[in-house]
Order: sequence, then C-alpha cells, then structure tokens
Amino acid sequence: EKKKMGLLVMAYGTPNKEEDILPYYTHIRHGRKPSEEALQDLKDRYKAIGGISPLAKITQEQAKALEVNLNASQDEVEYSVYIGLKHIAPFIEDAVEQMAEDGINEAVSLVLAPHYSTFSVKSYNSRANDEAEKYGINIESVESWYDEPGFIEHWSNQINAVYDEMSAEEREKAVLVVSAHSLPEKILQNGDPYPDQLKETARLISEKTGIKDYAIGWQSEGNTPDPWLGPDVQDLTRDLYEQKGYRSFVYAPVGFIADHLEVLYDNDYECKVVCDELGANYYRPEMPNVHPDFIATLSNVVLQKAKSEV
Ligand code: FEC
Repeated sequence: EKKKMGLLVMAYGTPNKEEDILPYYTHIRHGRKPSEEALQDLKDRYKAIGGISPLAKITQEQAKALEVNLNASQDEVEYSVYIGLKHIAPFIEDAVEQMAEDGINEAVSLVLAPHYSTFSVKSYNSRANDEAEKYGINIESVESWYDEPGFIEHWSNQINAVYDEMSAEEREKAVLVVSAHSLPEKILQNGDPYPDQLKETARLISEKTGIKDYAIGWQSEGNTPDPWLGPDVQDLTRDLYEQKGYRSFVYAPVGFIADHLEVLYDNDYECKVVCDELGANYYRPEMPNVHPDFIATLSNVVLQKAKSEV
C-alpha cells in the first residue's frame, strides 16, 4: 500500500463574490475595517478587471494539477491536496483541520509565491504549523523556490516570446521590468531575504534570456503611512523612459504566479496608463497559471522537500 501524505497548498485568497470584499479587506487589514472610500476604491478595481478576480479558480486548478502531477510522477506516496488561504475561507487552519479529520499525519506545504519574506511565506507557514501541532501532524514546509531552474526557464520562455515579436530596432530600446509585491521597508531591519531573492530571480532570467537591459521594481504597495520598498514600477517606468531612453516596457511580475488583481489592474491597467502617457509600448508576458511545465516545476519542488525529510 502507498503511504498517504497531505499536500497543503497555501495561497492569498480572493473574494468569491462582491459581498466578500468587505470581510476580505478587513482581514487583510488585521481586523481593522477599511474606510468607505478605500472599500469603494477596491470594489472599483475588481469591477475594472471584470467583477471578481480569476484567482480563486486558478488557485484551485493549480492545486488540482499539482496533485495529479505528483501522483503520476512517483509511486511510493499518495498525495491528497488541501487548499488553505490567507485571507478568506477555506483558511489555512480549516485545511489543516480537514487533514486531521482525514487521518493525515504527514504533509508537505507549499506557498504559491516564489520569494520568502517574514510577511508572506513565514506567516503562512507559522499559521499552518501552529494548527498542525494541535493535531500532531508533521508538516515539512517549502520556504522558497525563486531560483528553481524550471521556474526561471518558464519565465524566460514567456519573455522570449514577447521579445520575438519585436523588430530588432524596437528590441534595442526595450527594457524588462522584473517585479514583486512591495513590502514595508521595516522588513529589512531583520535581514529579510525578500529583496535579494527577487534580485536573484531577475539575474537568472537575464542570464537565461540574454536580456541585459533589465530593472528591478516593486508594485502594489499598500495604503499605509510607513515607507514601502521601492522604486515603484510606475515611477520606475517614467525614470527609465526619461533617463535611459527606453521606449518599450516588458513587465514580468515574477513575485506572483497567477492572473489576479495585482497583475490585471496594477500592471495591465496602471502601468499601461503610464506607458500610454509616455507614448511607450506596454507588454506583459503570460502568467504561469496552469502551464504544464510550471506545474511540473512545483511538483519537483514538493518532491525534493518530501525526499529531503525521509
Ligand atoms: O483578489 C485578487 O485577485 C488579488 C489578490 C492578492 C494577492 C496579493 C498578494 C500579495 N500581497 C502581499 C502583501 C500585502 C500587504 C498589504 C496588502 C494589501 C492587499 C489588498 C488587497 C490585496 N492585497 Fe496583498 N495581494 C492581493 C490583494 N497585500 C485587495 C488591500 C488593498 C490594497 O492595499 O491594495 C497591506 C496590508 C495592510 O494594509 O496592512 C503587506 C504580498 C503578496 C505576494 C505574496 C502572496 O501571494 O502571498 C507580499 C495575490
């Protein structure tokens, strides 16, 4: 008989319907209700990308595809996938409780975000492990996979496909903007590896594609008074246009892996508005979503983790 293991797939979560926006936003804000104005602003952004985000469906498809791939690529372990979300049900704790009810006592966990930070991956993993302790479940957590060869190759292929569409002349004045979600600068005080990991993803993509004109940016920063990691991708776009003479901008939001609000709005709308204003060309390669080579990479990351623990 095959050994049974849980696979806890953790992701940000998104409202499933308009009424979910208020509780979801309140949860993101650590229980503080947003102002009427901030709430309306978020509702308007969801409206602008078609009402709700495609993220819920994509997360489910990614988790399912990963389970199928894992069970097809080895025959010692039978993996059962559980989705645990950060800011909406099913919460991370719900998923762990369900594993316990299903009699699972060993699991691997994976966050659907490539770069480690105390604000993101660490908080997902602590919530999972705190809950797992209650039931005596042992969870081995993947911490990051920002330099995984298959991940770099996937983005490189998508980026090359965009550059292939350009004329040689356009390519000469094109720049690749590699970005992740901004975080409050205070993470740096404790030596958070997040910015260095993004730099390394960018360097590896540059090496693989041969694209030397690239810049690192931060996006989607929150609406709080503390300073956030910068430069913001919109300011960066203006600077690169004015100071370096770039005329085509290729945005690679590699800190995310799915089509969702932060990409469909913050890149495809906000960055595009800046490009349009400047008269520059806007490009954004496809997100990984459920591309088979990307899912195979995630599967590999999980199997490496499972193996290292035997
Ligand atoms: O619904 C969707 O399609 C988009 C879902 C979504 C993803 C996402 C990813 C990350 N966030 C990260 C950090 C922060 C911090 C704050 C913050 C605020 C928001 C708001 C919405 C939102 N985030 Fe998010 N984020 C997504 C959605 N995020 C909505 C609230 C409105 C706004 O500020 O725009 C600030 C919290 C605070 O006020 O204290 C910090 C990080 C990621 C990438 C890693 C991950 O996926 O976990 C980091 C997807």
